[in-house]
Amino acid sequence: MTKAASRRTSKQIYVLNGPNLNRLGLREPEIYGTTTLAEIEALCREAAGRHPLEFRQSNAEHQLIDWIHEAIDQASGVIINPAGLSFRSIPILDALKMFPGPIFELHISNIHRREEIYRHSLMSPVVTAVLAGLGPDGYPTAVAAMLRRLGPRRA
Ligand code: DHK
Repeated sequence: MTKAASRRTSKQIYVLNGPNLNRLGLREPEIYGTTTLAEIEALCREAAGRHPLEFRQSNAEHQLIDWIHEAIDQASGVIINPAGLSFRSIPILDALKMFPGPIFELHISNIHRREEIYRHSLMSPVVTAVLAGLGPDGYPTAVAAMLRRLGPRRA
């Protein structure tokens, strides 16, 4: 399916979250804020309105890869925060290369202002766009931008 074709379907938007993001709210609040992942999911669903949205989190690299494979057939767009795997996972990079629709890479913190180990994402060269540093608000912002990119839904 071409990128253009995937825009007109009302397939789900997949929002995928990597390791340690299940601890949001408690984890390094000075960097990630106090908003929990459940609250971020609610913000995404509100931003998606009637458009179907799948919101998931895993601490396991293989699980994220399996969900990206699933998205190849089930999703119109992917929003992914690979978290710490952003800087190490060639398998996730390879999986994202196979996704035919738009991909937004998202980081809650501005990774480019952080320690060197956080500054070079392997994913950025293969994604449509990168959002970093907007805090939890980056998620509903990404969902709204994805809806605009996907265009009007087929009735
Ligand atoms: C989340 C993580 O877990 C870190 O490993 C990344 C990212 C940054 C975030 O800002 O959402 O470096």
